[in-house]
Amino acid sequence: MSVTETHCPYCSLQCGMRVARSGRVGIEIRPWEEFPVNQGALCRKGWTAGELRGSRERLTSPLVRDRTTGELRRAEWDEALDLVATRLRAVQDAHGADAVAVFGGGGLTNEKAYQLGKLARVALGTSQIDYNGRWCMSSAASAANQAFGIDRGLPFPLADVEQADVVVLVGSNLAETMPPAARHLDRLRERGGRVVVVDPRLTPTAERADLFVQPVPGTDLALALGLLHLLDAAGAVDEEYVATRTTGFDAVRRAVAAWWPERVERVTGVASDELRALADLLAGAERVVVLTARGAEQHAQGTATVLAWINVALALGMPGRPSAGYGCLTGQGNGQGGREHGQKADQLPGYRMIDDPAAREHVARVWGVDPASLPGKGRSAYELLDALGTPGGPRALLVHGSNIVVSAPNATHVTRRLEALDLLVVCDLVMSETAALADVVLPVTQWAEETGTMTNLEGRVVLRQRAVTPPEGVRSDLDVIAGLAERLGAPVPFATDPEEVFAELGRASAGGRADYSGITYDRIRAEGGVFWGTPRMFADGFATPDGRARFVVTELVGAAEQPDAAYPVHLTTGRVLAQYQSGAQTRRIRSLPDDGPYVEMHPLLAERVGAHDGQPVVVRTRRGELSAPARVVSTIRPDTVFVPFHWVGANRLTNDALDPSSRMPEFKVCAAEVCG
Ligand SMILES: Nc1nc2c(c(=O)[nH]1)N[C@H]1C(S)=C(S)[C@@H](COP(=O)(O)OP(=O)(O)OC[C@H]3O[C@@H](n4cnc5c(=O)[nH]c(N)nc54)[C@H](O)[C@@H]3O)O[C@H]1N2
Ligand SMILES: Nc1nc2c(c(=O)[nH]1)N[C@H]1C(S)=C(S)[C@@H](COP(=O)(O)OP(=O)(O)OC[C@H]3O[C@@H](n4cnc5c(=O)[nH]c(N)nc54)[C@H](O)[C@@H]3O)O[C@H]1N2
Ligand code: SF4
Ligand SMILES: [Mo]
Repeated sequence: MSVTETHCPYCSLQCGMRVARSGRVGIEIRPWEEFPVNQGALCRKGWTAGELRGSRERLTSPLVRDRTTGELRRAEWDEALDLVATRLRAVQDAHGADAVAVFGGGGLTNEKAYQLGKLARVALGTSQIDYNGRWCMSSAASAANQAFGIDRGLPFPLADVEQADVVVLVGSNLAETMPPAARHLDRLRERGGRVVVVDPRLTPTAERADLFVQPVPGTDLALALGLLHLLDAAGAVDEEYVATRTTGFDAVRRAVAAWWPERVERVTGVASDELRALADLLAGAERVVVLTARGAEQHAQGTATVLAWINVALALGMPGRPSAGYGCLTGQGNGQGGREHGQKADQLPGYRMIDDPAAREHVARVWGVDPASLPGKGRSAYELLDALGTPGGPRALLVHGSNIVVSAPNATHVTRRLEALDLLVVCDLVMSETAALADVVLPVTQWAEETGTMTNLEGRVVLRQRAVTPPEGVRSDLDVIAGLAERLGAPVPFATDPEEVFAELGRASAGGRADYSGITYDRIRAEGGVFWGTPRMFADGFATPDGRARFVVTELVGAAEQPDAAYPVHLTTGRVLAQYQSGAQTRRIRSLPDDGPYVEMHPLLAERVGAHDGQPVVVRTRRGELSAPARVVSTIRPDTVFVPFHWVGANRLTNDALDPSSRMPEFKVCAAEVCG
């Protein structure tokens, strides 16, 4: 029986796995011990990923909404693609090129992300393209670009973390979101290293911590300011590093001077003693790694928050040192590559900027088009969705790889915007909540049925190889994109063979910030993954013009919505181990528990509002309400409730306030009322 080495369909760890055929349509998943990142370990989502194969939940025929009945009916591929192309053209003829928009995903392979960007710029000529990564690690990306001149999730291999003295996890629940990665924390502790976790909830990750700090959601920025204040007072700043490798520290030093521990305590709820304990731990450590994830980043001040934590790492002299520095734990399978190849509103392949004339020239030459024909910058993800169907906004939308109805903030509003479109086209493997609203649904192949590359959280490019034949009736996104490009009369061809697309992507990215030109499928196979750039960055300098890292002054504004008499508690949202994202895939996998959303709250709060464990409670915010069972636990702050977002509901509540630079919505905090 043939066994293929490939990678998990879900998160950015991109665990290696072996896939064998089992029976007529089944898949058997086996460990691939030699792949270095997970060494054979998988979480339960990975082990069960094969179950969608052969499932009745898979879409296997294009569907077109019948104008008379309003129902989706089966259609032939040619009919569906012809219809989409004709209607897209009609929309553009009537309302201009930007009336068609494209929404991509960080779960798409590099090849798909690249072709989607090319489809928008070359075949549709629209500037209106963005993707769900904007809701993921964009604040960390924006901060890293400012501080280091480059944005790569981890600038070092994940396993380096084991050799650190202290690892500080700010807003990461990695024991549930990347379970095989938790072993690095265990090994670090076996070596005598220390783990610090900053989270409003005592999570399975926090259970591994030597020091657990439990701030009010949305106050990590103040915590970092206070920490740097104490480090400076203790003489723990690495003055030589700061003088030779960075710029801008003096202004930051002045800014943190006002953040004495008692003031920090008032804002964050973290006792001044605990902050002092954290500062002592860091001051005495030789190698400190600071890692942020969505808990710190998904805020209207997410970029400033990450910058403040980068300031801490820089002041200690860490970035560029072995087993030390700052990193962001990216999230989606291709969270890293998905933001490098041009599906972002402001970007061309190779992490080039679309408003840079030299970048336009280079990419246009690879594409064989006139640089002047390339559109400019479009709207960011949320702003794009918010503009759908409004005067001057897009009137048609193509979606590849996102289940917006569940995962967008202020989802009731976003759903209304989707309903206002003249044409919604969704490519998906299953009938997601978003596909259910579409005028045309196009069924696509899933991970083990197609080949493509993914770039994991470390910047390691891995090859997801096809292991089994796709079900009859489905096509890959690459086929769909090429089919549409051709029907739209694109001036240049669109390849459909992934290896060919990857080679073109390599040429388009050559010389860019994320340069893939030296990477080939053969090299990836031979080397078990290939890093773009170097595995360990910043040893000799940063990617800024002067080679120095930049301290950036950050000031606390605080959450966009503060509790008041009507909405007295903080609501935060996030993930559980057994479900992935909008749940479109994992809710359809029978052996994963799918018990719906719940409201996690502290016994003190439950008592105050008359809630009982397991009984329904109502959570209300200025945007909507949700009724779900209470889960009463003493591991959460008494002033905070948590709702997982894998089901319809959480995002009816969330706030669409955006970070000024990353355009990240404030998924992680808003004001709410809870009634038992
Ligand atoms: N099981 C599972 N794993 C996943 C995913 C999934 O859907 N399910 N998705 C993948 C993706 S795309 C991503 S982006 C990653 C996300 O990975 P994580 O960032 O680890 O996941 P989250 O649960 O969103 O948030 C992490 C923690 O932030 C805390 N938090 C909430 N508000 C705040 C705050 O204001 N400050 C701080 N410090 N913490 C706060 C929450 O309590 C939560 O424990 O996971 C990836 N892995
Ligand atoms: N309240 C709240 N909301 C959040 C978050 C939060 O923490 N709290 N986190 C945010 C984050 S970090 C993220 S990453 C987003 C994720 O949220 P979404 O963007 O909704 O991500 P997924 O659920 O992974 O959706 C992927 C969709 O594409 C389909 N799909 C999978 N692979 C492919 C493919 O190769 N091609 C095509 N065409 N389709 C495919 C899947 O079946 C699924 O329907 O949610 C964000 N929303
Ligand atoms: S940790 Fe992520 S990549 Fe690994 S098996 Fe689980 S979902 Fe898949
Ligand atoms: Mo994400």
